[in-house]
Amino acid sequence: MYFTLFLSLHPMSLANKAAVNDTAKQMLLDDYFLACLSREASLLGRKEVLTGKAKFGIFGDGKELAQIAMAKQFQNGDWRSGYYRDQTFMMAIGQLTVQQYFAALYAHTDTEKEPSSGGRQMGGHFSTRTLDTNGNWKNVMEMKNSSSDISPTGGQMPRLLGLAQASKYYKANTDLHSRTQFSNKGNEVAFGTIGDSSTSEGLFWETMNASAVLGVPMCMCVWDNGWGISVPKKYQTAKESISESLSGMQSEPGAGGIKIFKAKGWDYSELMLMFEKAVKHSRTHHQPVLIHVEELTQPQGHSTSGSHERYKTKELLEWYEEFDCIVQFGKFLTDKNVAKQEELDELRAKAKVQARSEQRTAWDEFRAQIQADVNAAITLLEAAGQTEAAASLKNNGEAIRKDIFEAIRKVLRTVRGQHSAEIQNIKNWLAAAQERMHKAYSSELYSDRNDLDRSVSIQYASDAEMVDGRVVLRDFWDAKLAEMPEVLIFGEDVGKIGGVNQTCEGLQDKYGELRVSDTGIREATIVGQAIGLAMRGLRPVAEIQYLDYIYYALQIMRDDLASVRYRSAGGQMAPAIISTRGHRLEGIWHSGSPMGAIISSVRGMVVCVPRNMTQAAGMYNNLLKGNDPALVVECLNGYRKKEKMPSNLSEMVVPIGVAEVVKVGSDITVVSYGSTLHMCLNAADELANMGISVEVVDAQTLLPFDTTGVSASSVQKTNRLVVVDEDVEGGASAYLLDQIINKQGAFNYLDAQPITITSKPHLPAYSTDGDYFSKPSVDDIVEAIYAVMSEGNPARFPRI
Ligand SMILES: Cc1ncc(C[n+]2csc(CCOP(=O)(O)OP(=O)(O)O)c2C)c(N)n1
Repeated sequence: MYFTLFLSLHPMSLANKAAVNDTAKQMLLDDYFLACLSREASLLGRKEVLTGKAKFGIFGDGKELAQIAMAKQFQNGDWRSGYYRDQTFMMAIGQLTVQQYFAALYAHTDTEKEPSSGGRQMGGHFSTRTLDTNGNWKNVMEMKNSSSDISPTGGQMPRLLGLAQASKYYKANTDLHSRTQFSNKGNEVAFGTIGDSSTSEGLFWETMNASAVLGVPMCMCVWDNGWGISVPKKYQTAKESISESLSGMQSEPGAGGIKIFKAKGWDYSELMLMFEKAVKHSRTHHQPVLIHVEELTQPQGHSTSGSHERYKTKELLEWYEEFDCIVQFGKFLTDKNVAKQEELDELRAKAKVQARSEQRTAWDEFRAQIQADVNAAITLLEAAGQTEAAASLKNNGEAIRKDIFEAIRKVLRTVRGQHSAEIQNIKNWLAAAQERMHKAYSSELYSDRNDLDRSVSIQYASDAEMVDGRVVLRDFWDAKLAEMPEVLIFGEDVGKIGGVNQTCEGLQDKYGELRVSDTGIREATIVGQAIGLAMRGLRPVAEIQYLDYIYYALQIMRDDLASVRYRSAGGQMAPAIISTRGHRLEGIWHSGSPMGAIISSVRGMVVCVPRNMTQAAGMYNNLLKGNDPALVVECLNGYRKKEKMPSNLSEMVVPIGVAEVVKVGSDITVVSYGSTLHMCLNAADELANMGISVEVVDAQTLLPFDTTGVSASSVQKTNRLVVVDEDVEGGASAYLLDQIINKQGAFNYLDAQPITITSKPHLPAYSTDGDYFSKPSVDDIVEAIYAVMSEGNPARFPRI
């Protein structure tokens, strides 16, 4: 019945009735073959891991048919944000070969061979390359796109929201209709995939709710096999069904809800019809849909880290065999007389041969690159008379780079102090190989930044007005929104009232709700929106209302945003700006400064801590020209401080990673940033009266930090160093101290112990007194700096 229905609904059947059977038959057999090929890859993959050729395997066996059905609806320009089971889908959209699949399993570092991550991620983490080899956008409308997967379960959800929202934005913003490289007027759908157990994560619920509120073309597919490793559905999902649980969100298009579809994972025609209907609905109405695929099997269990026989019953495993989707698909094809069993057996055998052949090629190519290094190392070691080390490499049939490096470095330690051309050759080879390994494993954390070239100084008219800091930012965003249709700003209270500090005052009235908007209280998906939007060529500015609430989004900033470029080995980027404000309000949850936790978590992002709103605007300008994601922490107490209005708001660019001497002095260097910088300046004034000349350096950005060594140069002059911030001891101040003393080499210049001035180890207590006794005060800074001077010269600076 389904087959007839499927054929009659298929567009080809309408076009050419006579040819339909042959064409449809071929498509069905192609689908069968692909399912078999993918399955054979899974079976072989497990063997490769268990025989030690790869570290870990997690495979898509059991999910083949549902993914083939999803792929049929996936058009050029569409996006996927999914998880590790989706190999069949990736193969079906033509973005993954079995050879590439194995190259990833072996962790081949060549992106030509392993385009998802250049061997940086474990197998099963898929990604397409949306950037060319120069780091520029490709035409993503000519491709089928998959955003780069991450391992934390549910972590793909927030980004999915942004990928879907981009379609809504491209559709409604007619200024962008000419940008055909990124969108066809918003006709693209974002497809999500997730395992049923991972729907227990808060990120799933936050995303589903937000997608319904926003009304975006998002197709959320849940691959339901009833288990999360060993934990069954009854411990995971209310009513043991995600579609039942979510049924309260169902509604008609435009009514702020989702539409729910269900199908069985072993039923080819049901899957085909359901996917066609669901995706068409989402694409046409821009309504999110939930596609709940039930009754999926997991023939080989969760992963290579253990066997599922430990926790699944014999009956269930028998059911897996009977309802294996390939078995059921085969039955369907023979029942409907599409193919004979022998024909199907032949296809399965052919798939097995092809999988094996591609796996061998992947392995041979993976080994060939390493073997070239092994051979080079053996030759050099032998030439230097290091026969033992050479022999050990020779005898190791499957030496990896670690073995080569270990052997060579050990030899170089042994021959230390000896000089010969042969030893020098080894050293030269090692240096070149180290550079290659750096490129393979440590490149693409940031784009190639060119901040110094990008700098444009801030200018003022002779009669420049003094305005509240927030007005500088408001006028800046006004200019940017007018200039750049790809910029959109959103966050809690950002739209109607223009932000809690009025930095977007009046901008929604001027630019509309599409571009300046309020969001729900859901920090993780606010950041997720920014990630997805930025991956699709837009320039989102996502606001997190206060720095203290960034913890809700810190996981997604760390696991997703900060690592996009790195984990795709330069194949993708998401230059999103996360804007927040912090420090110095009063209240335990409104004045924290967890900068150390943040900068430790988000390497791969730029972190700016502007001392005032003019500097902030110059930094935003820089970030909007660049390709890196960033966090900007505006000073909460700076919005009402008066600043001179620049005359080149829209052009001025503050360089990133360049510290600035904001007060020249000769006795002691104080490095600080953000709110405490002003306290340091006040302290410096008082210390000047006490006979101490303080040089104050504004770090301006923490990631990257002071790339031109302004801090160490200052210490070279003053020979004393104090770092001040309001993070806890051992937090960001310890990072700054390490950078200045060790990385910039200021330890060479010190005459006194360098110190940090930080907050107390608890959250900052409420009220002005709470602040005074929790955080560094001007008194603390004056006295600490004085104590350093007194230590060196007690006669001149007697103890207080
Ligand atoms: C945040 C997080 N917690 C735990 C894990 C470990 N883990 C990996 S897969 C998995 C089970 C996921 O089950 P499900 O979502 O149903 O997907 P399935 O593997 O069954 O397809 C767990 C607990 C993880 N990767 N991330």
